[in-house]
Amino acid sequence: MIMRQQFRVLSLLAFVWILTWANRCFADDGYKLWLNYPKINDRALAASYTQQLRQIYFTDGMGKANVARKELLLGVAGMLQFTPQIVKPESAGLLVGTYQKLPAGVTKSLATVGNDEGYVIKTITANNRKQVVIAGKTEKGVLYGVFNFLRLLQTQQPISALNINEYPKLERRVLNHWDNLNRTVERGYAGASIWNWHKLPGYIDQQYIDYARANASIGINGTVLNNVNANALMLTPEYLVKVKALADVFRPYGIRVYLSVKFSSPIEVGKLKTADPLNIEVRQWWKDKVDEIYKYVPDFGGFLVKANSEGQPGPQAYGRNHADGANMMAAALAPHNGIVMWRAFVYDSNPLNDRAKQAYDEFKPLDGKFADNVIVQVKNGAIDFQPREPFHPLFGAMAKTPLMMEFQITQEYTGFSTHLFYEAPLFKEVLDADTYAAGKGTTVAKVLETKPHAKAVTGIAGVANIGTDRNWCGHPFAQSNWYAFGRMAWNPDQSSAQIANDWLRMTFTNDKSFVQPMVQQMLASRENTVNYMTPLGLHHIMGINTHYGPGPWVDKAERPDWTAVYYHKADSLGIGFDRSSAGSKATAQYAPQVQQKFDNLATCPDSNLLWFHHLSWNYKMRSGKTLWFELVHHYYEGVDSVRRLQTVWNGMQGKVDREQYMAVKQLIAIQMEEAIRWRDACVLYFQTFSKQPIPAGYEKPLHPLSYYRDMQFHFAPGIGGSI
Ligand code: GCV
Repeated sequence: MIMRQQFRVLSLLAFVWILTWANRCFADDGYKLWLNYPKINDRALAASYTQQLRQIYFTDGMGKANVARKELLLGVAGMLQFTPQIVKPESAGLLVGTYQKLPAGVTKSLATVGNDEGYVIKTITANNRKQVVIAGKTEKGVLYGVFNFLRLLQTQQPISALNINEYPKLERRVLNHWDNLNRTVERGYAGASIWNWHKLPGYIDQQYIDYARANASIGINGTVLNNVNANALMLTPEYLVKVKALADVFRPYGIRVYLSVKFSSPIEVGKLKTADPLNIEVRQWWKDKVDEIYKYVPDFGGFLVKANSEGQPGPQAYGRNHADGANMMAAALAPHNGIVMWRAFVYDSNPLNDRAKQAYDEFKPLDGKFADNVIVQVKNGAIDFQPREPFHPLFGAMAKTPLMMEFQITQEYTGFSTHLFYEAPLFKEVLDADTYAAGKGTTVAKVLETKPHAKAVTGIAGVANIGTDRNWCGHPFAQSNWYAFGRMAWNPDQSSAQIANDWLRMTFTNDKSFVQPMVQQMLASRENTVNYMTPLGLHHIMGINTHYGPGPWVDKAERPDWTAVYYHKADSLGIGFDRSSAGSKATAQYAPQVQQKFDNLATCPDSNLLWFHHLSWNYKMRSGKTLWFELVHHYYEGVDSVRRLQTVWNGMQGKVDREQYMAVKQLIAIQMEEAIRWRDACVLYFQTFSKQPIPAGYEKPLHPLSYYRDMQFHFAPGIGGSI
């Protein structure tokens, strides 16, 4: 009897162990990103998709090695669990291929296919049945069309009456990796660099291929492999052969490789005495170097350059300007159709009264002076990727120069990889901002899309948040930022909600009771972080160097504009940076309509208030509260909103994969702790100036100010350098 009982207990334990083990084995570790094609369990839907996709026709040139074909079959195998038959066009439910190669009867029913990257997905009636056609103008268009079609299946959309005609609004949609050759990643929070330079070119990691698939799925068509704080070694044959290996992997996915280059490379690897852009030897050196690069990578995209900024060398050392520097490289690249992306994030000299004005001051006079194949890459705001910044004034000021947006996907200032911060609303706010440059409605997106001259290229860049962490981005929700960047780069008019909705469905589940509340949480997450970090237009009050945690007290640094006090200017009278016409006059860098809006307290939005104005602690806000009370209120609201997020997420247990659920749960707990730290540290610090109490009803800070000031965070991730 006892033996039998023992046997039962042991069997039960073994059963539990097997279940746990199975759960672990099949758990989702996030590696597959939004391309995890799980089985569609809705039987009716799966049956209707199956009927349509049982037989597929691929045009000539889409043989077994074709990546669009492979992806389509992979998706169908995962979601519908069968391998389609490859048939003639008449018998197919789905026809896939380049427009020109499809049968004439089919193309007749399609609208014209946009540009070289465009595609059509259409349900037509032909051959006595409904046929779905995915047609691209080029193979690249077909690939994008296939990924869009898979998205329809992943998000469980009907395919019986499709009429999609898509093409990208911007030409160069590029990731910028701030990856160093020693595999550290400047401002990276997801492990080491995915480029294993040591093993390249011999070893092609599967991650490179999956990286290309993921990028192609969202329309990203370029990658800058290395940090803008560049190492000149990148241009030596030792590394170029490795760059070639990566370019060869990415090419079938429509992705071109670009490199960040160091301005002083002619000296460092070319052994010249100077890097003066007007020097003949220097110009020849760049020309030869570029010719050499194209021997390795015939479709090389071009250079990204950080010059005369944060200690990086540049043309100003030789009394030349940014156009001189950019045009020299442009001349070398032009014969190969390469481009120069010259960054406007510059502040090398003394910031004088306001660092926010410096890029405009240096670039505005150069408008129209850049070569045809130069595009100036401008950060979304004039300081540095803060949780909120007004749009960069250069977007309304360079009518004759193509401008490229630079967003930061990696969360340097928005919670590293521990805070759930969905960036699409930030992107959207900037893209939709009206510059008034050519009259009302000249949004930043329009500026990016407009070509100032016939040979201009258009583009957008995002600083990548990718590393060797198994889930690529550190936080499962940080993947949504990579995803949203790509989707918005393709079409800046898309809504943040639609993108969040698609991403959640593709990544986790189509269960509405999960998707709807989580779309809301994602949309709110940006404002939540603004509230507990930098409400009402505050900015740059984070920890020194690491940029981790609050640091409003930072008052000593190598340069005044690396401190926090330079920006918040809190004193016994009030707080905020007066950039109005009565202050630093930064508002004068905008069009008059925008200048007036920001200058005038009656029209300046609360969200930008302390960016543009220094106001007394008792200033009466629109809400009727004093500025002090309003500031405190925002900090507390920020923390409360993380509590709401926590409650919503806790309710998602069982709706999504357990491993993913637990990862997010733990990260939200960290975010909670850090949000409270930000709130308490900032409120206590600013209270030393306002001398006013924290209003009744708000919980008391957990510790005195000194506790927060004394906290040390050794080895916080993300510190880089040009290694
Ligand atoms: C790559 C900020 C970051 C730096 C970064 C720089 C830039 O200052 O803190 O790490 O350097 O921006 O965009 O060049």
